[in-house]
Amino acid sequence: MGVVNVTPDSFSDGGRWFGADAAIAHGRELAAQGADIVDVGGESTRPGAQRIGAEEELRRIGPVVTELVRAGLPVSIDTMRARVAEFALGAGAQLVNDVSGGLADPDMPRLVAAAGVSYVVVHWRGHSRDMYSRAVYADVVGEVRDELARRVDAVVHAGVDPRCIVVDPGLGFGKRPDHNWPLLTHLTELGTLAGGTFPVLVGASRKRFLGNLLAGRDGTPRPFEDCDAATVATTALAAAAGAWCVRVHQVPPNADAVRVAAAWRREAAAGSPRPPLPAAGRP
Ligand code: PMM
Repeated sequence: MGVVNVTPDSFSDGGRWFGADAAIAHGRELAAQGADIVDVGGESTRPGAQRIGAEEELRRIGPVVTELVRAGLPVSIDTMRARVAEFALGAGAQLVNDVSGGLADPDMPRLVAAAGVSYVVVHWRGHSRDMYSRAVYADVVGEVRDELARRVDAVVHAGVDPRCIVVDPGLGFGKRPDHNWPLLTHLTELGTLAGGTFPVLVGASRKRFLGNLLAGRDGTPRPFEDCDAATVATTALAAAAGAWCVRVHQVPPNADAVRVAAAWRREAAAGSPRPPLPAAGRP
């Protein structure tokens, strides 16, 4: 999944694709580079971000979604607002990526259910302006899994077909840097909920926890634009662990990493027989 942030202030690429023409060209480029889905968003969710109004969000994403669908690309809409999702689905978007998991707008699950499209249910504890105040966990994997399970139950109750649901641990959303690592190492567990097994989407690309891991000797976090190799490493490991999708800003190296992981998984599953090793000590 390639990211098209039509925002002036997203954490990692704010402002770069803010104009509709630049965003449309970027979406087309990501698809040409191998993205299977192009994820269009108009509202920044970086820590501390203030919300924008629905009209402004629609103004940002409208022409971009319309043109990318017209170009024949599979488009997903990254929004917490049913009104914005409704517009995008009407224009031909195929997936709703809701970082609030249906909590921010109670109309969202019903809308997605009626449209019969795929729905990414992300773990979330509240809006970005004060998300760190809620980043308190005794057992981050257990709590994220339980809270995701409750969201999945709620959206199924609202009519969403379980076969359309994708779950996402919401890396960085109401999580401190160290909370993200155990989530990444327990992806299978996070996708295995009481209602069944769900595909898992991972959004680690250029996030702050990678910059923190790669901090300099003086503790200064690595700037996000120098975290692409770390993103690719995370992609390879997440895909090898069975993630269904990775949401990334730079498609070519991450698409390569996904292909490496797929070959790795195929080989591991096939378990090709190996000739016995020669006995130790013999020529
Ligand atoms: N992260 C961001 C935006 N949308 N969607 C999903 N499903 N998962 C994520 O982790 C996610 C998302 C924020 O990242 P950005 O502002 O750097 O694009």
